[in-house]
Amino acid sequence: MEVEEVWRGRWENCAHPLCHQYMLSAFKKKSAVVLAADFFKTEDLCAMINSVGEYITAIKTHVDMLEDFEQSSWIEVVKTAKKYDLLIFEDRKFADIGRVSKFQMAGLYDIRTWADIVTSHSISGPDIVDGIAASWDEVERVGGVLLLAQMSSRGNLLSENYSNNTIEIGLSSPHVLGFIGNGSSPEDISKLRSRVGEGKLIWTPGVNLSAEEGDLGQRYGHPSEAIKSGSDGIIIGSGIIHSEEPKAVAESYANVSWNALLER
Ligand code: 6AU
Repeated sequence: MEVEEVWRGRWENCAHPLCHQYMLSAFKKKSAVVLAADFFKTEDLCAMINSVGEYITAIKTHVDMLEDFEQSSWIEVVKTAKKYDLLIFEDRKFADIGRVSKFQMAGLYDIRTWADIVTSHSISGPDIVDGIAASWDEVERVGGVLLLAQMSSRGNLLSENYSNNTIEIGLSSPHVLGFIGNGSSPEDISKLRSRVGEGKLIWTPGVNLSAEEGDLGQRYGHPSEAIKSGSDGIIIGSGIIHSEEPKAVAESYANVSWNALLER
């Protein structure tokens, strides 16, 4: 089977180069798993990448969650991720005006120098995307933005109207490689996919093989359902990192995601 066959319309229609990098990597690894590496210590983060790296395609970080962040040790995280050919995705959820978001890509964490992908809200309007992109331009790197079109958390305020406006912003920007959708609801994902079309990726958090309620309002759906409804990447945190056997569990998530990709 060829990579085009797995991704069908998406392969031809997604213009952003990182979309293709992701699709190719998922094809090679037989995995559409994005690891949400929510750790407090850099060492634990590196250890988890080493444990599950062969079964995932990207690593999602919350760099400001680390208690021991230092540029020198962060380089190790980046090197470890590259060893497994992972895209690095900083889930910063930018939300400010374009100019400030541009500066927030630099600063202490200097996200622009190591992140391939970042998340952004669209609440402040379309210029936030240009601000983020300008920051990557300054360091001559290619990056892509995932806009939050939906969220997985209970009671979130992203109405259908807001979501549709977000899709409009995303579809008209070459810097947006896709959208975050609500992985806990196949119905929400289907709706999002039908509005987004084939030209952008959809990645979904709120996914777990045991679809019980998460902590503090997190909701979960099944990974297979999420992909069959139109998700291209399942973002898994607790399901893997809090399990007794992360490596074996990551392999199961990879298998479930790959089989669902082939079945859709
Ligand atoms: O699998 P979990 O519940 O342990 O982790 C889910 C991860 C967390 C959240 O920051 C993130 O997914 N997330 C996101 C994003 C953008 O990835 C959006 C959202 O609506 N819900 C959500 O949980 O690292």
